[in-house]
Amino acid sequence: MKKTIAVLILLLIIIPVVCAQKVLTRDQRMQWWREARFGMFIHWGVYSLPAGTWDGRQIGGIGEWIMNRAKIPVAEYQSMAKQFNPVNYDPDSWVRMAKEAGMKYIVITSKHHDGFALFTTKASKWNVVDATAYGKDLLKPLAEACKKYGIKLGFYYSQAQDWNNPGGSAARKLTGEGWANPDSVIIDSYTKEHNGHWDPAQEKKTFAQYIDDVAVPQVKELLTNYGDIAVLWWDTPTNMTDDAATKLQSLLKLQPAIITNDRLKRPNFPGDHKTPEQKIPNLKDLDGTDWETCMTMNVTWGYKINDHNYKSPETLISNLLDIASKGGNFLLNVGPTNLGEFPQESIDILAKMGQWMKANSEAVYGTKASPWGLFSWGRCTRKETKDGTVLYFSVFDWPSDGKLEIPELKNKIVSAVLLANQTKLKTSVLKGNTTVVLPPKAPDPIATVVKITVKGKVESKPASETKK
Ligand code: FHN
Repeated sequence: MKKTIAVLILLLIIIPVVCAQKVLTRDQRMQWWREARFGMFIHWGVYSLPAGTWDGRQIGGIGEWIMNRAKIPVAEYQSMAKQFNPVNYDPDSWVRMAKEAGMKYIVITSKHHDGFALFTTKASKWNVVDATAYGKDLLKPLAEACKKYGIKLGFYYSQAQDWNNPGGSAARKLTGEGWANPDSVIIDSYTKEHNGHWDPAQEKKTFAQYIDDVAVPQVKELLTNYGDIAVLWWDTPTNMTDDAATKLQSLLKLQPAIITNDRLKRPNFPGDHKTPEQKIPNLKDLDGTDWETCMTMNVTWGYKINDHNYKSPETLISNLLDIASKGGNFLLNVGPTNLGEFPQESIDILAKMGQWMKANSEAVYGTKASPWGLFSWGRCTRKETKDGTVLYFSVFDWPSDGKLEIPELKNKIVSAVLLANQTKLKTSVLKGNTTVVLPPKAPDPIATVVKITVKGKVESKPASETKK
């Protein structure tokens, strides 16, 4: 009896402690994400097979939307998917490329709007194992590789739009946005009457049934079968209901540390961070909420064979620095091919970004926004330490007279160096204006980081946009 009471008392002590450990505050959950600053988005699915061309025609718009833009019937699209066979898929090398580029997390499309699941699922036969020549789960080995290399893994999941699983919603796109289809008048009037759908097979169930039969069980599978999932990246709340969003949100308890974005259903489900797409917000648009800019390297998200319109590594590095200087994260997309390979242009860009990050990542990871907004010649990030503040000035436009003026800086300077090689720099203060003497030529043609350590906290000035 005494023993039983002792065990009960012990349990009463242990259970609350164990439970308390599981409830993380938002700041605790967001900590790694705020430190990471840089992640890889991957848009991959069977749309990488047509890669922008259907029936010999180039289809307008982004690659992953081909089914909707070209109004491909469900049976035809699913039949095409049988040939999907990414024999060169090597998740180990994908994760290594992300890591070497300086990225700390990966978010992959577990299911995009075409409803195709890249994972084993009991909820629908429309998945890589049951519907393709490849026949193997694509997310399992990726999860293993992420674990091996210490990269956080997140899943993108199209919770509302699903053009193949009956009952899923479909954002209405006019036929002309895909190609000059002679039947566009008939098709467009059909999609108008059918809430964006173009094939009767898409409406064999209600949206509520789709949520219960597909979305809820699949999200449960994703949050149960792949170890720690760092992010659930919802996308496009087209026709979402509060009821459906509540069901999906409640599944997040399966991963107590998970972070979610703001796209589950607006405005009642704000998630943990905002998601500006293809743009970097202006300072005046920021309200203190965490945010992450997602962006393509070229134009499309999902692979399109003819899209070679890539941004330069220089632009992407300056985007990363611009974003970090405003306190945000950068989620940069890669769209692998149907064989499971990253396009060569993306590989080259990642390698270039990695080279820069290798020498300068300290100016990015774990930093906070600039205390002063933007400079005409570059961007600033900062870290607060117990003794003072470290400021990182990334200089894009090297001053022709070799003098970097920082009138805003009023703190006593402890040291000033070039981050990449620790070369000491002279500084002077005249009438309260700080000048840093730089080498005549920019050591790094993309962005050279000047690291200045100062005493105390830096006084913030109201955020200002580029002064030029
Ligand atoms: O429709 C999608 C698009 O295909 C892509 O996935 C982007 C990425 O943020 N999200 C949607 C558009 O906002």
